[in-house]
Amino acid sequence: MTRAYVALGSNLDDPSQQVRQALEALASLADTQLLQRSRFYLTPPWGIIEQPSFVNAVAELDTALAPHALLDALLDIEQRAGRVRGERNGPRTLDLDLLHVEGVQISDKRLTLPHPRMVERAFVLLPLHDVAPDLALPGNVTVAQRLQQLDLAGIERLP
Ligand code: A4P
Ligand code: MG
Repeated sequence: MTRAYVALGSNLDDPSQQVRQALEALASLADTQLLQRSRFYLTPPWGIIEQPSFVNAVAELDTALAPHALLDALLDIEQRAGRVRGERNGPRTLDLDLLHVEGVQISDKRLTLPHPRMVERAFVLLPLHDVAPDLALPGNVTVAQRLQQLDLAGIERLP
């Protein structure tokens, strides 16, 4: 089994419910165990700011799936949530990004690991901190260290 971290995000069609359902779908993936889920955060939209706030969370998994098979499983869960691919950074019912797979560095047409943009994003690192504060990020800093350098303005922890 290999440890892996998945970021969940939604800002359409009852985002909290979308994220809850996606966590259930992750928990029932073949050859995979959901070890931990972060709390849910309401986060101001990043990129395109004229869109609803997002609900973001992170899941910690142990999986026997290879990285590309795990990516396919994530894309399948997005599809089942009714994801329509619109503009980049635009609104979505469900976005599942593979952040990190233990010991894996890949950059090919379909998959880049570790996820290249996660170190800039408080909406990813804050929930990741709930489940893996000591995880090493690219640049040899931990999640906890990197988070101290990011702006958390406007982010709310949901009950
Ligand atoms: N892909 C490559 N590497 C990966 C990876 N590590 N994990 C490829 C997942 N996918 C990966 O994804 C496009 C393709 O990326 C996939 O088919 C896969 O082969 P996509 O989900 O259609 O693209 P996207 O998500 O629209 O683009 P992008 O740049 O990944 O957007 P982001 O970075 O996900 O940003 N604001 C807040 N507050 N919270 C959010 O969650 N999300 C976005 C989307 C914008 N603003 C946000 C949030
Ligand atoms: Mg994505």
